[in-house]
Amino acid sequence: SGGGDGSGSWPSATGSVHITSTQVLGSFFDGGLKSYYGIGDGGQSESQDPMFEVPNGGTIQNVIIDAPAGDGIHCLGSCTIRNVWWNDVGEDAATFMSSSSSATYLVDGGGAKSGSDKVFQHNGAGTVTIKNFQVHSSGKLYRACGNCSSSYQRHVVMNGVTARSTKVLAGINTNWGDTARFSRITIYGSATVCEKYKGV
Ligand code: ADA
Ligand code: CA
Ligand code: CA
Ligand code: CA
Repeated sequence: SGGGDGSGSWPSATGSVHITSTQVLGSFFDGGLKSYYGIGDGGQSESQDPMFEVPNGGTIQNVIIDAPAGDGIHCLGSCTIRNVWWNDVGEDAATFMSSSSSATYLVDGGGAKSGSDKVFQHNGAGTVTIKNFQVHSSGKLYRACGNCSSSYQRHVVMNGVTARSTKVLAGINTNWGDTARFSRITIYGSATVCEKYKGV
C-alpha cells in the first residue's frame, strides 16, 4: 500500500485459505488480506479454472493470491480489483471478459510477481486501467488477446506502475485499433513499454 505509483510495500498475509474450486463471488468481496491458494498446478497450461469469478460490476479487494493460483481472477464484465497481491501468478493473474465496448476494468493498488508469461489478459472488449500497481519478474504486465475469436478493440491505461525484471508493459494489436496510454511509469532494469502486434 502507499506510494500512489506502485512503490508501496508488499504485504504479508493475515491468514491462509485453501480453496479447491472457483469462488463465484457476489458484487463485493473483501478477503481481509488473507492468502488464497489451491487451484490448478501453478504452471502454464491453458484452461485451468480461475480462483475467483467476479460478476459484472463487482469488486474484489484485499486478497493475497499464492501458488497454485490457476487462472487467477476472471472478470465477466466491468469490475474493480483493489489491493490484490499475487505472490506467484498462475497461468495468468486476471482475465477481462466483457463483450461490451463500454466495459471498464480497474486494477487499483496491489502487485504481481512471477508471471511466467502474461499478468493481465484482456480477452473481452473495453478499457483496462492499471493504477498504483507493481510487477516483478514477469513477461508482460498486459496483453490484449492476439488470437481470440472476437477481434475487439481493446484499450489499456497505466498510471503509476513500477516494473522490475519484467519484459513488456503492454502488448497490443494495432491492426484492431487497440490503444495503450502510460503515465508515471518506473522501470528497474529494462523493459519494452509497448509491444505492437498484428492480431490474427
Ligand atoms: C493465450 C491464448 C489465448 C487465450 C489466453 C488466455 O494467450 O493464445 O487464446 O486463451 O492465453 O486467456 O489465457
Ligand atoms: Ca494464457
Ligand atoms: Ca508463476
Ligand atoms: Ca489464462
